[in-house]
Order: sequence, then C-alpha cells, then structure tokens
Amino acid sequence: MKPIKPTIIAIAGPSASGKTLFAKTIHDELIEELGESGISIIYEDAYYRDQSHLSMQEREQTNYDHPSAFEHELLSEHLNKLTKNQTINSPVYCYKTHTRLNESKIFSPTKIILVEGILLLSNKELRECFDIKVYMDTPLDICLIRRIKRDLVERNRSIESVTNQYLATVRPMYYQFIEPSKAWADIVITRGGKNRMAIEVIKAKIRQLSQLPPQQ
Ligand code: UZR
Ligand code: MG
Repeated sequence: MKPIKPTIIAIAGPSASGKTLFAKTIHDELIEELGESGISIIYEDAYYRDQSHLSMQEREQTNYDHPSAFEHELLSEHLNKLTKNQTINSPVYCYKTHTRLNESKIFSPTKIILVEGILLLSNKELRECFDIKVYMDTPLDICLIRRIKRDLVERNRSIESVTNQYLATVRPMYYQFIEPSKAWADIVITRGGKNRMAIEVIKAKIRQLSQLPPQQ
C-alpha cells in the first residue's frame, strides 16, 4: 500500500503565546488513537543557528527573534523530505549555551506533523510546506507575563534579562515580522493554548485527515 503523504500543520505566533501548549495538547489527546506513526511535533526552536563560534557575551546579544537566527532553509528541506516520506536527522539546540548539540534526532514521518514556532509564517519556502497555517493571536501583554514566568523557571533567566530582551528584540521583531505574518494564516486563534473550542476544531480536522470516524 502506498503511504499517504503527511499533512503538515504550522502553529505560529508570538513568543509565549501558547504555541507549545496548543501543539502538545492536540498531540497528547490524539496520540492514543493515532499512534506513534500518526502524529508528531517539530519545533522551529530546534533550528536555531549554532552560536558556538561566538563568545558568551556575543551569544547573549544575538537577536533570536529575527528570521536570520533560524536555519529556515534546513527546516524547509526537512519538511520537504518528510512529505516524501523520508526520515530526517533533526538538530538539537541548547538554550543555555546557545549552541546546537553534536547529536541529532532521527525523526520519521508521521501522518500528521505539527510544526510550532514564532517565525514559521514569515518565510515563503516554509509557508509552501504547510497544508494548514494556524496563528496564535494572544495579546502581547499576556505573552510578556507568561514569558517572564516561564523564562525565570524554565530557562534560568533573571527578570532583568527577560525585560531587557523583551524591549531590545522580542517586541520590535514581533511588530516587524511576527504580527504581519498573521495575514498568511488560515486560522487565527484567540486567548492562547487553552482555547478549548480551537483545540477541538483542529482535532476534528486531524481526525478527518487521518480517516478516523468523528467523535460523538
Ligand atoms: P518561544 N531564545 C533565547 O532566549 N535564547 C536562544 O538561544 C534562542 C532563543 C528565545 C528567543 C525567542 N528570544 O523570543 C524565544 N529572545 O526564545 C522563542 N530574546 O521561543 O516561541 O518558545 O517563546
Ligand atoms: Mg514554546
């Protein structure tokens, strides 16, 4: 039997808008029915360029909210391979050292591939890879509160470094690149990653694409 072409769903939007939560919730609620070969998640963050040639101070000054911080060409090459049912070696990025690790992860195509990241819709080659484009339109003040909480706990930052980064890059790059990319979205989601009806709508579409009967 010919394997079916994977469907690739982008989940884009500002930093700390709830993209990861949204993608993980959909994944976790469907994985039992769809199985390991049915659904998976790819993170744009894994495709941050390696900064190991720079000093720690220079690495901390890099603009990680600009499209050039990502190796988008490698991500689109990988997505194109996955749609041809080929396996990829996906990179592994370390936030603490701002470097790409030597190891890579073998990633096999699944029927549904969720891709989540801030700048996915800003790049033409990437946009062409996506069958469905979702944008999380969470207000920026909510994102900032969430980002402060998250980065302090999960990414080992100080309030000083989070607010400095926010003013220097996160906010200006949002207005320059992320917000305008909303125009490419098929579906715009308000209120963040816990929007239950939005989760159910995307799940229903995925079930239809996976040829599962609709849930009662
Ligand atoms: P999400 N980022 C870092 O802080 N350090 C890195 O080495 C790589 C990325 C941040 C980046 C961006 N920006 O806003 C955020 N800054 O990670 C994207 N400043 O991740 O979508 O999970 O918030
Ligand atoms: Mg995230």
